[in-house]
Amino acid sequence: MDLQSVQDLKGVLRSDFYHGYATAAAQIEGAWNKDGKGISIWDTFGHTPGKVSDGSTADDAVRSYEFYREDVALMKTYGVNAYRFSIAWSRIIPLGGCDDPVNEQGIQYYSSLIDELIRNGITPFATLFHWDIPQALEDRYGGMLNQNAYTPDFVRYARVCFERFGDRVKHWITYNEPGVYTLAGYAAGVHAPARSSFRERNAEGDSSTEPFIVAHTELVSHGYVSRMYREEFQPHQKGSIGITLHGNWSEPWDEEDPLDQAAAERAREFEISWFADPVYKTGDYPASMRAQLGDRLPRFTAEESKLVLGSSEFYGMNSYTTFFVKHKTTPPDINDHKGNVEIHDENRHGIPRGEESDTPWLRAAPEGFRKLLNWIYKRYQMPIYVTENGTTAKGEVAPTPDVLDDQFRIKFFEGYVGSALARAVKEDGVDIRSYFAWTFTDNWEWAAGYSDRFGCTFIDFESEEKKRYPKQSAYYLDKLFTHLIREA
Ligand code: GBH
Repeated sequence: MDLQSVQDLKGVLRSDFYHGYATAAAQIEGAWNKDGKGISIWDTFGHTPGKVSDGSTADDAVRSYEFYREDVALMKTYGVNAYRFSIAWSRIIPLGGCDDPVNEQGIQYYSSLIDELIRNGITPFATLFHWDIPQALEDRYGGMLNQNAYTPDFVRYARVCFERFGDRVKHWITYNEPGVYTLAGYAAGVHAPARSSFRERNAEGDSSTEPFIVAHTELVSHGYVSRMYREEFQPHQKGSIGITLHGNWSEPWDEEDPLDQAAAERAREFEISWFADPVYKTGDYPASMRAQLGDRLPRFTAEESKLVLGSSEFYGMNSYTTFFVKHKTTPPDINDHKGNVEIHDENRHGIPRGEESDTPWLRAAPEGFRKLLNWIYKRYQMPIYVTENGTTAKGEVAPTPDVLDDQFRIKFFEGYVGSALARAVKEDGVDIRSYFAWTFTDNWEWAAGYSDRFGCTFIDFESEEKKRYPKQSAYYLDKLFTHLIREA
C-alpha cells in the first residue's frame, strides 16, 4: 500500500478538493416501507419474481436508515471530507405528486443525516433522483413518459428539498445518470420500470421511442429545477446545482481505421453528448443522433432549449470502464441506441480492455478514464466533479483477512485516481474538483442484487445488523488523497 507510483504528485489536487463516497438511497437504506415511506418503482421491481438475479429485495439493504450515525462515524475514520447520498423521493412525498402530502418523518431522517455529517466535518452532496421514482406516479400517468404531468411533480419535490435542507446542503445534483435510467429501464428493460420492446422480458414498452422521450423529460425537468434553485434559493442559500452523467471511454477497435475512429466518437456522442450537448454546449441533441434517429428523437422547443443550456454549474461525472468500438457495415437496428457500432472486449491486436472485475461489464481501464476526463473537459469546458468511480473484485464472498485486504480494488484506485485523475490535473490541465468512490459499503446492486460488491466496506448480509468490515482500500484512499491534496 505504498505511494511509490505517485511520489511526484504530491499536492497536485486543489486544497478544497472533495473526496469521499457516493451512495444511493434505494441501494443502502432499507426501511422500504417504514415511517411513512411510499413505495418506489425499485420496491416494486425487487418484489417481482424473476427480476433480480439473486432473488433479493432491498427491503433491508444495509439498514443505513437505522445505522446512519455509525456509518458517518466509520466514514470519518476513512478520512473523507464529503459524502454524496441520494434522497428517496417517496420518503419525502410518499405519493410523489405536487398536491400530495409531505412526510415529516422522511424529512426528519435526511435532516438528521445532514446534521450528523456536518457535525463530523463532512460536506453533504445530495442527489434528488437516483432512479427511485414513487410508484404512485408511474401508476397515475406513466412517470417520465408523461413530461407535462411529471415535471411539476419533480419541481415541487425539489422545492421541498431546497426549502428543508438547503440551509445546510450546498451541493445539489438533480439526476444521477439520466442515460442509465432511461436505457436500462426503457430500452433494455432490465431495470425498473422494466419496459422494452422485448416481450419475453417485458409486457409493455417500446425500446425504439420511449428511451428518448424519458431522456427529454429528464433534461427539461432538470432545467426547470435548476432555474428554480438559481432564482429562488441560490441568492440566499449560496449553493450550486448540476447534473451527473454516466459515460465510459470508447476506444477505436482499430486505431488506424478512420471508420472505427468515427464509430468511437459516435458512441461517445450517443452515450454522453445525448445529455451533455443540450446542457453544456448547444441546447440540442448531437447531429449524429438526429441523423440516425430522425423524428424518434424529440425536439427541444425554443423555450426548452434555452432553459436546458447552461442549466448545470459543473460537470458531474460517473465513469467506470472502457470499451473497444468497431464500425458496422449494416444499417442501424430500430432499437439501437449506441450509434450503430459493435462493442468489443479486445481490440484488433487482441489486447483486452482491462483486467476483469467481478462484474462482466466492468474492466479496470485507468488510461481510458484519463482520456475521457480530457475529452469531456475539452468538449464542455466545465469544472468536473467525479461523482462515482469504483469496482467489484473477484472472490469477495466472506470477510476473511484476504478479502478485506482488497489489493485488486487498491490497484484500481491507484490507477484511476493516482495515475489517471491526478495526472489529468497536473499534466493535462483538466479542472477536477471532487472524487467520490463507489461505494462506501457493499450494497444492493440493483438487478444484480447483493452479489456485486462495490464497497470499500464489506457487509455481512446474513447478519441481522448487516455487520460492517472495513476493507484496506478505504485506508488506501485516505492515504492517497492526503498525499495528492495540497495543504491549505
Ligand atoms: C452506476 O451505474 C450507478 O449510479 C450506481 O447506482 C451503481 O451501483 C454503480 O454504477 C455500479 O454499477 O449489465 O452489460 O447490461 C453505472 C452504469 C449502467 C453500468 C448499466 C452497468 C449495465 C451493463 N451502469 N450497466 S449490462
